[in-house]
Amino acid sequence: MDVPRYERLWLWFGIVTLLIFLVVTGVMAFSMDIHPANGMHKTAAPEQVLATAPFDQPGVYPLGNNEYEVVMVAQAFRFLPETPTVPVGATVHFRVTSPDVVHGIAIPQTNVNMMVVPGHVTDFTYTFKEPGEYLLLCNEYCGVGHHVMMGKLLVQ
Ligand SMILES: [Cu+2]
Repeated sequence: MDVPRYERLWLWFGIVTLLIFLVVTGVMAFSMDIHPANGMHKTAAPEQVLATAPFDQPGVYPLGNNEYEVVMVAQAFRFLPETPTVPVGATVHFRVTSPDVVHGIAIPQTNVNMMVVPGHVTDFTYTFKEPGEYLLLCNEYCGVGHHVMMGKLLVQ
């Protein structure tokens, strides 16, 4: 097969670059234990989510030291609790899951944006520095009621 010289050079350049990339990624993952950030972890069977702690009691729980955990369930087509309330300036750890289909929680004007996968737990931490009423929106199409799936978060 007659491959022009520059074509061959580029092929080797691509192959060598790919190998370097794979070696660097492999060393980082397996030897240095560095993995891509991923807020999603732990699984529970979706149909058992509502009976599994902490999602059997959605709500706002103080963790002390101006930190709060907001345990939420996103389900067709609402969020539980309906109006979580947190203090201004507190560190808020969201912990969210879904018992049915994929939902999302986005809070406009902030960088809160979570994908909520059935049976998976999504964690996200945010500090609300301004008091007010924040809109919670489902930003993953989840069915016929998707457009009415919204909630409120009060920061006081
Ligand atoms: Cu939804």
